[in-house]
Amino acid sequence: RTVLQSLATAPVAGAILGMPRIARAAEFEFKYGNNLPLTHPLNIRAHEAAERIRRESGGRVDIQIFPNNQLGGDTDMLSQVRNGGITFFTPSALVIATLVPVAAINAVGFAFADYSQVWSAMDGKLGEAVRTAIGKVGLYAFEKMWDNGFRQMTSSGKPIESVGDMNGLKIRVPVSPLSIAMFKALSASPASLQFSEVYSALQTRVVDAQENPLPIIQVAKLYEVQKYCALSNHIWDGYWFIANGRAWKSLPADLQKIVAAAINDAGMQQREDIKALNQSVQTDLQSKGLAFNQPSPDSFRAKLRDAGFYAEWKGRFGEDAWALLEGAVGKLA
Ligand code: X2X
Repeated sequence: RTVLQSLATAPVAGAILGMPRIARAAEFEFKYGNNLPLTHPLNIRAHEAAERIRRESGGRVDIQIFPNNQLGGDTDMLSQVRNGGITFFTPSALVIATLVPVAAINAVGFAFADYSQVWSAMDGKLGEAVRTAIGKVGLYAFEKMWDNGFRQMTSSGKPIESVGDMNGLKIRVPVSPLSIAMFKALSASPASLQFSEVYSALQTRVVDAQENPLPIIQVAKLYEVQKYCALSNHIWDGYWFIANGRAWKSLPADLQKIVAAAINDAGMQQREDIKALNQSVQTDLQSKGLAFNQPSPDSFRAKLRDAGFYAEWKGRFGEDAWALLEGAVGKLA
């Protein structure tokens, strides 16, 4: 026998000849899609969670992240997570409301005064009611909601100083019935576009304005195509971390525990990241040329009330859910 013949029959032949060892596929391979750039805290913390899950499950669970609308826009990812094409997705409350209407309840205009109200409601009974509703459409929602933030308005033509500046304003809003209704009630001219289309719609002036939390305006570089930013705080928005219900149920309990703990912990850290960003992001955006102003919410709220916005959405969400919201923020209308 030649040396080569002995090597070829040795059990470790591949290793000796320097061939890569074939990695064994994980027992559970999951895809997670989202709509945000890699630099957003949501992706940074989700990446850490995926590493922790791989480690703690001994390689049995492998989550691959597809950020930045790589798998399509929000409505595409929402269909994919329902049919199992992807296992995880983080839709904004505004967007999952196209499927689970009550999920938009945190986005009622000018409802939350601050983060302490937000988290006690969303970690408490209001969030629980929404998660139960999400469960009824065959999806599983993890307990801790992730932060998007208080939404602010940006525009290119003129600053937004009071509700009068909303008249006829062409403003992009997410694909969400509540956003459309709210901006119509403010006499604006809203258009629903997926987030993947926002930058180019602003650049080509298909719309004049958009509304998003400051960290999103920063990571998606919307300051390049907008001039003014009104700190309106008109909606508080968060992301539900959801899973396809069948895929979730197929995971043994010990692995469910590992996955849920890692994702919920990462969500808590992501909230802290956004909180820290909120301290510095305005200065950064100012240095990039965005001009800020802080309109009083009064004229906006009065217009919504007069247009019957609160009464209508109380009806749509139902007495029970509305009572949970008002229990957290006080009387709205
Ligand atoms: O599409 C948006 O504006 C965003 C990124 O805030 C949502 O996901 C709703």
